[in-house]
Amino acid sequence: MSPQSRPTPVPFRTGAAVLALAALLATAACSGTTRGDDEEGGGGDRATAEADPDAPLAEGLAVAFLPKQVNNPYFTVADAGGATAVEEFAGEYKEVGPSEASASSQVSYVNTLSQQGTDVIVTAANDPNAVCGALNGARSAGASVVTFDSDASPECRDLFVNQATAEGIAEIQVQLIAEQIGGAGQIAILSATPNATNQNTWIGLMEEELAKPEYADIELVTVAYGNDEDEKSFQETQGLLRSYPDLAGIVSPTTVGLAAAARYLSGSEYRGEVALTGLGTPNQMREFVADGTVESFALWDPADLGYLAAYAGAALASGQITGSEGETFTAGELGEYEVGADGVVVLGPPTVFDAGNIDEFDF
Ligand code: RAM
Repeated sequence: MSPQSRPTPVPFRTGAAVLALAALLATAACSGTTRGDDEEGGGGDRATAEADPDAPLAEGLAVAFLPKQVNNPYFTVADAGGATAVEEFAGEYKEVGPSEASASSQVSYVNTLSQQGTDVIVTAANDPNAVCGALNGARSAGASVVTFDSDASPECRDLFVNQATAEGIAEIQVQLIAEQIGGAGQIAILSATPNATNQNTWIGLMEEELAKPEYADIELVTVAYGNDEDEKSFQETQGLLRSYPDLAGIVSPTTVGLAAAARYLSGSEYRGEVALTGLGTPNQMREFVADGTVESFALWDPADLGYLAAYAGAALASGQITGSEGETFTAGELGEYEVGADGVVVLGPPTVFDAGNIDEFDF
């Protein structure tokens, strides 16, 4: 890709208000922002803007992280990674968000961030569609929108920073539970909220994975939802074991669910009898690996995810990239990343943690 001269942001949305356009141009003029290129449906009806890979990262960008929820250790670590990146590129960082994983609360936060003239919004969507209108409103007002961890519909964000491929995340969890139950028996999934984009994508792909011949003796009996609340996840685990006395294992593709399920199993007669795996942070799972409740589980480094998402947002807001496939940008010490199809940037493969390596990790 040859370097391009600084583009003129082009008006975007059929029927978009003239005021929104004026605001967009004004913001772009101030901050060097370019807007998304959406020819492939990745960004809806935005007009094409050209990337300038040589543009410097703008200083003083106002970057806001809006996670699914703020009282979840996973997002505390992820957002801290974002804060590190924002400090490196001399922006202004803030974190806002609901204490429960609620999409309607996120809408209010997005609207406020938009009114405040935030340059970059980095968010993990509690529902792919419910946040869409607000995110597009923020984009019309000049913000670059990066989803991370849990995507919104592609037409309402500029980029999605995915923690790993969804297929890879699904495969590793099915592989781990299959190993832990000896390849046969009933399993259940303990998920997060029913509308979570990321968990629902992974569950769909886990079901596909389980349909393969090598998993023919494994039966997925149900999916329960702990809403990424510790207490509800704990109770749902108890409920699963009562409802399915022959349950051989549980997969929880959420750090909140996995830690709560482990706590329940650990204090019950099922410890070491019913297998448990999924996605967890080493710090939350350490004691349950030590006491034999959990053999192994997986995750990526949430701090790296937040760090990459912040740099992706800065690259968008500085005009280095527009969100089109094939564009590249540098994410600080993580190095160079390329935008893939549908405006997705992938952090890297997940790590599996067990008694042999868990003490090497502190997050
Ligand atoms: C929880 C959240 C988050 C997910 C992790 C694995 O913290 O649901 O979205 O990515 O688990």
